Amino acid sequence: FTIGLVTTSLALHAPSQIAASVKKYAHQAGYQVLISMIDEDVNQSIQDSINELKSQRVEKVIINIPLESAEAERIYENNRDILCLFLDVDPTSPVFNVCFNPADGSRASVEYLLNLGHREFALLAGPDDSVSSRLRLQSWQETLAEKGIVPVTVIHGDWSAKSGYYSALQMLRETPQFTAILVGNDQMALGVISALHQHNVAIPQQVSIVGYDDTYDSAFFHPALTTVSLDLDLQSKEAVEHLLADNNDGMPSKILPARLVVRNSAS
Ligand code: IPT
Repeated sequence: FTIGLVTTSLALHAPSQIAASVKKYAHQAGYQVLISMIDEDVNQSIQDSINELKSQRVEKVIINIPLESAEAERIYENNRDILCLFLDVDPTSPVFNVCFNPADGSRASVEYLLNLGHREFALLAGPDDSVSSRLRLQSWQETLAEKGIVPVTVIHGDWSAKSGYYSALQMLRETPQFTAILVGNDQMALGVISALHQHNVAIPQQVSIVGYDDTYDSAFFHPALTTVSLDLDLQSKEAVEHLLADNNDGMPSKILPARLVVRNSAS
């Protein structure tokens, strides 16, 4: 038996960790995994990937591509002959999904920094066309707004360490008054740390940083990264279990919690 995984770029840490875990849990259940990776021309190529998997007799597919609810519904409607489970949609969307709660981890990270006394926040979000990125940003902004705080700057990166590096340089140049940076994922946080080190900005003494993901490398950044932990291994396990359950129709979607992991990059 074979299940399919249609995924966004495996050059990114989170999707590659998910792919590894999906393989692990599928193998344990006696299934092979066929992986189809796409990252451009999204709509067309998702269906291409699904068709390619269907031609190899795959009937159950996990889709880890950021999708608006309407797009995910269209994919679901156009592929009624197979079972599609989505990993990167708004968890309240009606399609079959296993996703993280976008609000709880973001809220916890802002509250943590507020309790430490921070009031000047710079926000480095992921790309605007990723629903997860937008929901994280929205939750940061809402939590800050409840305290009457408007961030000193909001910049969008593309999830890569390189974009984190250049965004941090821009922040230092244009709005250097921030004392804390909320970052949409740990890879961008890695780039931010590198830029601050280069400019002799002490972390966390001068600037605190909180990331998002807690991928396997994040505890080994310097300083070790305080971050919102997504249990990607659990997400993968739940996804495989949901996909392989006998009574798929009756199996509800599942929302997983995200929690703050405190290490050394914020004080
Ligand atoms: C999401 C990661 O948090 C982010 O770092 C980036 O890798 C993105 O995936 C790529 O699409 S995790 C996803 C399951 C919401």
